Amino acid sequence: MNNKNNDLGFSTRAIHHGYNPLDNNGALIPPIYLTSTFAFTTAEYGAGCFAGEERGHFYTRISNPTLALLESRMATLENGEAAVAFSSGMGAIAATFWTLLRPGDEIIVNRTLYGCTFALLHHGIGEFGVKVRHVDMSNLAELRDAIGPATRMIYFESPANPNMQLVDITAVAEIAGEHRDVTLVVDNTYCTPYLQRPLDMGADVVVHSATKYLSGHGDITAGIVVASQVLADRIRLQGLKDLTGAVMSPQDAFLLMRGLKTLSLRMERHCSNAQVVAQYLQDHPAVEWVTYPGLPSFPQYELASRQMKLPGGMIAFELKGGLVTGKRFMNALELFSRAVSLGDAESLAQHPASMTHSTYTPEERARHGISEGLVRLSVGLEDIADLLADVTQALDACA
Ligand code: 7XF
Repeated sequence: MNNKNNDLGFSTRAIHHGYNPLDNNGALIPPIYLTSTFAFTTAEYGAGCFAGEERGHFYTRISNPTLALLESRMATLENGEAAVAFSSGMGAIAATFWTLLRPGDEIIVNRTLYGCTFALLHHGIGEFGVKVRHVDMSNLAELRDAIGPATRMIYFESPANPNMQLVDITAVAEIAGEHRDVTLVVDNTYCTPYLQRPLDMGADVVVHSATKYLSGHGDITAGIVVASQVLADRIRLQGLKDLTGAVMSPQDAFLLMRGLKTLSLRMERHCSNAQVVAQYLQDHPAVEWVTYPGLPSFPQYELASRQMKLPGGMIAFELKGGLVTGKRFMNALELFSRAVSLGDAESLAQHPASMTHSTYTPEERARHGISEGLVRLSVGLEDIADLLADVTQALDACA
């Protein structure tokens, strides 16, 4: 199938886009180009590649046919022009920041962010002269007031890791659109393009930790950037090639493409399982609060219903006994693994304050909406009866 098939359905494109077996000796599955370098037909052609006059492959840190196929699939799934593959989500985020921000610029980010993104801002680009400003993006007036002449980027996750707070992407894109020099970047890791496509809502760049749902099997670390061709080229030629070198391996691109084929099926199951677990937790007397975008009690339920195709596979909750009981609950789990990361077939439970968000100080966590007793669940693909039985016995064990 050629690349001009954006009218095909999401799952069809996730399986077929950009590849025709008949171009490859009939091989149904695309080959892995396991090569770091590419031979030039002539010295002049090689020089043309380095000058940017030829678009051929010449070194895998810049491009590779296996990576190019993955990138074209991610671009079509996110409805963007082009994508760039990275060796991790942090590689993708760092390359985007380093490419688009300079000393003296200002970046406005949401109140709550994944721990290492927070660390990259405050210990990374923040120490290289970029001013980082947090605003609560559920308050659009606060965002509007925060934008100044030096603002060059607005960045957020929706839902935010780990507290599930949403940002109205269309509304923020409208505000960003009033400022010509502001690039709107959305981390779409929690949703994947199956649930939410920020570029369709006005964002300029989407970043992903493809370590999570996109690959879906917990066997690689990977990152993706999707943007216009112009922005993607800049992020590839500066952020990837020169500033981070965080290139994805062709073998990991193969595994990621294998994962993408079942993305829609897996997301449906993650979401239906999570909905049942969230409802169960909400009804349980030991639970203090639950945030899950599929519960009518979710503070942004209306926005979730409008913005996300389904409510996702992630749940945040706190037990009435707070941190102490939360740890007892985690230690009692038998089917859920105690592990960071998310989006795997296996259900996972982790404690952000001491794990994924330990990059924040306790005072910062309080300021940024991450309570010390919050437990985060990544609901996997197992049978729902078994998941409920595990949650039930773990809650009983810590009563
Ligand atoms: O570099 P990675 O592939 O691990 O991706 C970084 C990243 C970027 N954005 C979001 C929303 C993420 O959640 C992540 C990684 N988060 C994992 C987690 O929250 O469990 C990392 C485990 S420490």
